Amino acid sequence: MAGEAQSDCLFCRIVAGEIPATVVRRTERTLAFRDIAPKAPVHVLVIPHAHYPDAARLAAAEPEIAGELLAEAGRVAEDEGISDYRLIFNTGAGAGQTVFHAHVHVLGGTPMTERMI
Ligand code: IU
Repeated sequence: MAGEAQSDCLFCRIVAGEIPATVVRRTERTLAFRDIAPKAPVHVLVIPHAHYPDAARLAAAEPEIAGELLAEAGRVAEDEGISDYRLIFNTGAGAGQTVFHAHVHVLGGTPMTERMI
C-alpha cells in the first residue's frame, strides 16, 4: 500500500525509533532530526512518517503532507533562530539522493550565498 513503512528503509526505521536520531520536532505525520553529517551549522532533515521514495511522489500522493514538510521546515528554522536558510530536495541518485524516503534538507546558520551541496 502507498506510504507503508519499509523494513529496509533507514528513515522508516528512524520514524519507528529502531535507529537513533537527534529529533528536533515531531508531529503526527512528520519528523525533523539533525543530519548525521552536517554540511552547515544548521542541517536538519524533515521527513514524512509515511514512506514515499522522493518528495515529488509524496506530493503527488499526499499533497497535504508535502505542505506540512514545508511548514515544519520553516518551524525548524524558527526554532534554530535562523531567518535565512536553504531547502533542498535531492531527487534521484544523479542529483545526490542517497536515502530513498522523501526528505527536505534545512540548511543554514552560515552565509549560504556561495554554497552548493
Ligand atoms: P540525500 O538527499 O538522500 O543525500 O540525503 C540523505 C541524508 O541523510 C544525508 O545528508 C546523510 O548525511 C543523512 N543521513 C542521516 O542523517 N543519518 C543516517 O543514518 C544516514 C544518512 I545512512
